[in-house]
Amino acid sequence: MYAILGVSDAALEAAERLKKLGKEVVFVVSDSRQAGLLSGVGFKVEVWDLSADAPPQVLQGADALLLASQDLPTAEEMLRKVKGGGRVPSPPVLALVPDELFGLDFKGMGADVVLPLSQLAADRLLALLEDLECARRERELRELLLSRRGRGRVLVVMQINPDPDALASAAALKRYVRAFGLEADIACAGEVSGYYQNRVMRNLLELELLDLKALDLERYSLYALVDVSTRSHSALPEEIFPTVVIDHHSVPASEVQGKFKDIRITGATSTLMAKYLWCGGVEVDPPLAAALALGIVTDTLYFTRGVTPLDLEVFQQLLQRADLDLLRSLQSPLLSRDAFDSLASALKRARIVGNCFLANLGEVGDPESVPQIADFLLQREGISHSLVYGVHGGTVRISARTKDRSLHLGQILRELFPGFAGGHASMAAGSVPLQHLTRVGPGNRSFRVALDRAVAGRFLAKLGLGPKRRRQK
Ligand SMILES: [Mn+2]
Repeated sequence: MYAILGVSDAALEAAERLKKLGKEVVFVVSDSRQAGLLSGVGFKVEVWDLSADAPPQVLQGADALLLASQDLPTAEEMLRKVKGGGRVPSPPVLALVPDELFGLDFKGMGADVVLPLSQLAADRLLALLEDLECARRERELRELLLSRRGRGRVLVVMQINPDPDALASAAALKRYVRAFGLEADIACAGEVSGYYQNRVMRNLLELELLDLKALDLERYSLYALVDVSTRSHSALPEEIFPTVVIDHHSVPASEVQGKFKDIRITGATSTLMAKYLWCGGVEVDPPLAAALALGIVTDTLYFTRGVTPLDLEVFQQLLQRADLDLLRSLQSPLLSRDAFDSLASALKRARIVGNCFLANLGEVGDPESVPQIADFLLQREGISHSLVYGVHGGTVRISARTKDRSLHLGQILRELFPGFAGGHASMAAGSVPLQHLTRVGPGNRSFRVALDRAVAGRFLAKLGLGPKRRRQK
């Protein structure tokens, strides 16, 4: 039970909400007329005759007290008597004070927490200002889309190897675009691989993903980059000017081209996209809410990387609408039978160079096993990096992981396999056509060695773990 000493607008609002939440609230006031008004609107009230010494018995049983009296002498008197000079144990007191009273030492008088009304208002103001900023950007994007209605389709382009944040964001943007009467397609340059979640999300959100490299780009009137902000990271051809760019990666603004740019520092693009949908009044159904929530969870590595208050606020709201069974199942990926076979052979053949665990999986039936095994190998004690690769359908799937904070694997793989790889600092992936790596065919006896040299060899050299050059005599 909470007891509220005195009355104020904020205290009344808080009491209403507490009642709705099923929490017991008792007002304790010194003015019998006020008491009558409060009980008239359904609140429990006790009248405290301040000329009597002891506070009402009901206060002893309270979990916490809110000192809300706007009358200074009354507030002081109540606080002094409740605290009783520290002689008796009393419930903790939160003093909600108007600013002109803040000069007074409520802490010194025994309040456990002192909250000036101005501070309460400022916290809310900051959140509202951010909301208004989101609303302004949303209106700008909506106007841009409406002005292009009837002129052709929108192409939503993701990073080369899209992750759950990219997929959820692209699905959200497609939904948003459609709400305003335009049709959109989603494309990426690499194949979507790497995550069991990705496959489930594709099915769930009915995402048809097109191959950017095989598309007739002339068909589109507007190009939107989402969860990626540059042509090089998305493999969008140089001659195409992106119209819309929505991303959270910290690429210098000068490197980002686009008519409408929204590059903000948040943990995930899913956070920004959820805001666009809400501000635009576009419905977020339970699967999409689950997908966006997963985007935030995975991109922030369970809220441990780059998470902002906006991510948390949006995540909380998404949880209220999300299909939670789905979200749970997306967070505990299943390993396919192929993945288990690959894992068994990986463990047998894996080698350790320095603190790097390497595994060439050879031909893999399930390309998603590559990142899963890379995650698994990184768990070994004493290991700082893992690199796993395997061939699937003429493409070499590569996944790298590191615990070393001084490395940026996304950049490293991008440099080693330009146009075919990318990712975050601690996890990165690539899908490289076999012929870019070696001319030795998979049937050849020296294929394994050739592939090891082209992938592991380059990676180790980059990390400074390559074979030492023989000293010249
Ligand atoms: Mn992202």
